[in-house]
Amino acid sequence: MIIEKFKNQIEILEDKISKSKKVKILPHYNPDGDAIGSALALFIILKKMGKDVEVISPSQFPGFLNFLPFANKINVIGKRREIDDNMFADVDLLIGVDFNSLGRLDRLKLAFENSSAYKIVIDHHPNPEQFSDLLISDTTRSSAAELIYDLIMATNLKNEFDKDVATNLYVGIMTDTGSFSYNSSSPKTFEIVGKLLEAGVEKDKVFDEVYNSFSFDRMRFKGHVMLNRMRIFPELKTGYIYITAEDRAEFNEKYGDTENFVNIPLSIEGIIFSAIFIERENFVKISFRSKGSFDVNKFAAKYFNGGGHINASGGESYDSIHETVKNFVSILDNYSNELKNYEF
Ligand SMILES: [Mn+2]
Repeated sequence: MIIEKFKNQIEILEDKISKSKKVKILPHYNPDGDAIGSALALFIILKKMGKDVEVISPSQFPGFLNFLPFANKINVIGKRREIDDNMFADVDLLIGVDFNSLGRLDRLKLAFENSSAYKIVIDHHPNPEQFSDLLISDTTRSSAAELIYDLIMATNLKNEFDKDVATNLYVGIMTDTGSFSYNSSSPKTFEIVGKLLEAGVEKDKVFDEVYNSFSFDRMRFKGHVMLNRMRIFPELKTGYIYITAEDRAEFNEKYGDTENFVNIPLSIEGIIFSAIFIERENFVKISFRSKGSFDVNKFAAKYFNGGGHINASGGESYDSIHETVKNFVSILDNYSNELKNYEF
C-alpha cells in the first residue's frame, strides 16, 4: 500500500491524537473544498473520539460549502476580528490541512508559531516547507482529502468513520480535481472514491450543491466576463480574463462567485494556458491554470509572488489591474516559442 512510506508518521499521528484533549484544526486562508472538507472530516472523527476540537478558518469559505456536514461549526476569523496571537496557548494539538507554507495561515500565522502545541500538517502541495513537528505530505495525491482517507484507515480513527466524514472527503477530492477532470489519473483516487460511495455519499446531490447553486447575478456576471473580459491569443495557446472592481460591484459579487472562471479559456480548443486577474481591495488576485507539462507553479512563483501546483497556481500583484495585465502580456513574449510549439 502507498501509505507504507508514512508508517512512522502515522504511528506518531495516532499517538499524538490519542494523547491530546484540546485540538484545533486549521485550513488555509481563502479555503477551498479540499481544505474545508479535509478539516471537517477530521473534526467529526475527533469529536466522536471525545476531543475538545474546533475548526478555525483564517477567512471566509465559499457559500456552496455550507451544506457540508458540520460546516456550521466552523469558527471563521472575519476580516475585522481582532486576533489574539496567543489564542493557541492552551491547545495540545494543532492540525493544518491542505497548505505547504506558514504564510497560508495569513492572520493565524503568529498564533500558530507562538503555540507550544504539537503541530501536524497534512498536505499534497509541491515543495512543502517545514514549519510543523510532523509533516505528512504526499504530492502524488489529488487532494489532502484523499491522503486523509488513507490516514484514517491506517489508524484507530477509522472506528469513527461515517457517512458525514465520507461526504466531506468526497467534496475535497471532487473540488480539487474539477469533478475528476484533472489531478485524478491515479486509479487510487477512484478506489478511494468507491469506498466513499460505499459509505453512503450521495454523489448527485453533492454535485448539485457544489456546482449548481449559483445566483442569477452570478450567471450574468459569468456572461459579462466571457463576452467582455476575456482575451485569447490562439497562436500562443493562451487566454486570460480580467475583472475590475466595478465589474464585481455591478454584478453584486458574493464570495466564491469567481471560482472556476479561470478554467473558462481552457475549454476553448487549443488553449492550454489560462490566467485570471481580479481587482481586489488592495491588490490584484491572480490564478493560473494549464494543461499538460506547462508549469504554472513555476510561472506564478517567478513573476507573481505565488505558487501552487504544476497545473493550478495563484499569485498576486500590487500594480493596478491594467498594469498587471499589461505585464502578463509582455511576459508571455518570453514564452512564445515554448507555447507556440507546445503539444498537449
Ligand atoms: Mn488541496
